[in-house]
Amino acid sequence: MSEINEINWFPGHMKKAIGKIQEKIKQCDGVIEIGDARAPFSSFPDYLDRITEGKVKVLVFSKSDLADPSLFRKQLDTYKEKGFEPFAFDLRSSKASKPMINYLSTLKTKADERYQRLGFPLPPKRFIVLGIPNVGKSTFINCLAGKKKAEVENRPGKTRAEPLIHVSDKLFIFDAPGILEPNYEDKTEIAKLAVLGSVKTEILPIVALTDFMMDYLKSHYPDNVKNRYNVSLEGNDAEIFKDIASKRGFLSNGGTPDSDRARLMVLKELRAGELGRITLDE
Ligand SMILES: Nc1nc2c(ncn2[C@@H]2O[C@H](COP(=O)(O)OP(=O)(O)OP(=O)(O)O)[C@@H](O)[C@H]2O)c(=O)[nH]1
Ligand SMILES: [Mg+2]
Repeated sequence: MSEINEINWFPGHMKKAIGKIQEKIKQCDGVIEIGDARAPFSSFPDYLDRITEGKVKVLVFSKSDLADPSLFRKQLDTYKEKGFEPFAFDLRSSKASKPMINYLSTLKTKADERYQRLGFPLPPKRFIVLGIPNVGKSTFINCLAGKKKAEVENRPGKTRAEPLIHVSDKLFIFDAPGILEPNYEDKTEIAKLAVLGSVKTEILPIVALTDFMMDYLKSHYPDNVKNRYNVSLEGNDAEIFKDIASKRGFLSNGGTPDSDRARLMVLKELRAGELGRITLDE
């Protein structure tokens, strides 16, 4: 884990972005926080509570198609017990669109109360979408807008600008860049988010991170690994990745198994759901 502690997951642009986001939040009636269903606790950075205080808050979980379903159901209940009405979707399908637009358009805000008292028609609502990088914030907005209005790509840090997007005449949403917690007290949280793809792959210590991933898989989802790669989990992580490399025919120039390639492949396949539906929070 020591190498994972040294990842620079909080570059200067994130610090600047937090300042801009705080300005945008002031212009909004509420915030939509997107969490990753595969890490429904670790994927909400603590700073979000500080900068969104006093605002109406809507929780949406992305990637529910990739999460361990029975575990995720129980984890959702813990949010319901705290008084939230969490939503969970595969945001790439259009299913989220209607329930979310209905819910957001009819949510009572402080401004609505004022307008109602004065007998005026209700004003359009503005929300901002917040969350860690690559969690699906722009996909969520596109799903609601029914068009590609926000930029989507499977790499963290895609959104830099924060355009206000027209969803309907009653609903506008700001996109926002993804932000991680400046300081994770529990470093396994940032390691999980790195495994899930919220930290740029180029800056990751791949051996340490994939050892962390394999240790978790061995203790929580051993059959998923055995079935997908046809390997035994008896040895240490280095031996397992070497075995996977041999089975896949990944050879380095000298003809020895290319474990680094196997490590990157397993990471990529876990992210894509090819090892089955996996949750990293307990
Ligand atoms: N399987 C699955 N993939 C999703 C879901 N939501 C988003 N994605 C994928 O996740 C990747 C990142 O999506 P974006 O919408 O760009 O994420 P973002 O939060 O806007 O990312 P940044 O702007 O980089 O912070 C894309 O490849 C999406 O297709 C989902 O619910 N399920
Ligand atoms: Mg984005």
